[in-house]
Amino acid sequence: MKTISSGFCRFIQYFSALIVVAFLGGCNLDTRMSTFVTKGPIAEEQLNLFMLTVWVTGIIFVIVGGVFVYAVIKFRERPNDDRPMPSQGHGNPLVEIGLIGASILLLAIIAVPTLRAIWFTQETPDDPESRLGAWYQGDDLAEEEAENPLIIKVIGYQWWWAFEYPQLGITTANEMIIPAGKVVHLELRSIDVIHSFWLPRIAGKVDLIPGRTNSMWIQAGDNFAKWKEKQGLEGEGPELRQDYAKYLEEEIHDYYYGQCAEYCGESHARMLFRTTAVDDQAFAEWVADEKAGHGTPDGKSWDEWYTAYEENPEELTGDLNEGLKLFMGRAKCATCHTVNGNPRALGVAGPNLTNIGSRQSIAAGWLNHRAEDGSIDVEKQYDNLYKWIHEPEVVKPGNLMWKANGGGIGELIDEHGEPALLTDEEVSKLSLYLQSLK
Ligand code: HEC
Ligand SMILES: [Cu+2]
Repeated sequence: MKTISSGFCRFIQYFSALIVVAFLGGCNLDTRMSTFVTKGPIAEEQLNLFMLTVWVTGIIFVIVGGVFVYAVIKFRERPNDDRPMPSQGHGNPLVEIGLIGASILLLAIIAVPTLRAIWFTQETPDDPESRLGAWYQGDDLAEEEAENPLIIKVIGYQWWWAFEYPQLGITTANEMIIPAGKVVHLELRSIDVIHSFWLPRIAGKVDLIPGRTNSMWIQAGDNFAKWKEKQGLEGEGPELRQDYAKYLEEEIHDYYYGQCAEYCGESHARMLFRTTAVDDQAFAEWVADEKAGHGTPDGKSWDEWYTAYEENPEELTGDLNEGLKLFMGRAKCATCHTVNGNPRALGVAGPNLTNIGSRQSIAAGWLNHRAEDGSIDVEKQYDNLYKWIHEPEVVKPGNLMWKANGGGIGELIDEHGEPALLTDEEVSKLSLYLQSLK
């Protein structure tokens, strides 16, 4: 009897130590996927609601637990106990009505802010300072868009993300660029199965559902008015504006981590994305860069390059030209990928690769080459591109670049119909070419 109970005690000790360690492990709240250190009104609203619920349920837990423990200790049976059975309260109208009333009250305390939060997150606010006309500094904006906030169409694919900016005529993938401090309206849909958009520090999850468009709004950081309110400041003036710009630069301009949050098939866990919040000018420059796209490796016009490619391809020498020739020809990359500027690289089955050399990750955030200081680690970038083009099916099992009904690069064949996977040298040239797209 004794040994059993001391063994049990030891088990309890170890078990509670384990629990404490597990809890302490979660103590760093300031991580990249944290929902506790918020960077914008949506995540902040959701955190407040969460904390309110934690408080209400925490208080219930303490009261009910306290009464329970008290009753267990006070009324427990003792050795040779000959006290009478304590009086039974079952069916006491005061207690019953009291409990029902208390439950309704607590539900109301949670329901009212919940509804408020739902409305707040559902309705994209019309913030004059977020209207495109008020901040967008590029010159190619249709006049009727000046009154609208920036719209981004988020499209989920197994297992990557397309981000379309319909008002600006550009599309990118896996790394979404947004202006800091501005309302951005998102329209979310899916090409295949259900995915879920989750950018923890900025906004909670919204599903991407085939055949249906969901919408939400996000904002990285507070707008000017909200920032002033939180700082207890009032008025206008260039100095305040400067301080606000400083706040955005120091606290909001950052590289945020996102993740698909709804199981969507075998590589679901490798369906990440990134969001960079930048200032208005950097945003406009990025848009211009995306629109302009890329020229040919040696400065020829695309017409000249294609004439040479068709008539004397051996004239096009050097790693980048070799890479581009493979990209357009034997390796079939252009059948699935668009590269802006290149008039014949128009594929849409895979991510748009414009400026892929400037991105800090590939394969939907799964392969990273962002250095500590936020720059690109060029060697790592080359390794990642090489690894991805060499064996995407190992990096992301099941992905639709390797096997795609005969169109994938794992299914390349030569003129005799024999398998003819890319050689190491070919993969290397393709990687160098993609690295030059920046
Ligand atoms: C059958 C269509 C298809 C072909 C052909 C194809 N790709 Fe892809 N590619 C995809 C898809 C789909 C993805 C997204 C995979 C994922 O992340 O799940 C992708 C992703 C990529 C990425 C990562 C992009 C990003 O935004 O992170 C690169 C780089 C890339 N492909 C390069 C190439 C190169 C180089 C070739 C030619 C050797 C090629 N692809 C051929 C469909 C294709
Ligand atoms: Cu998923």
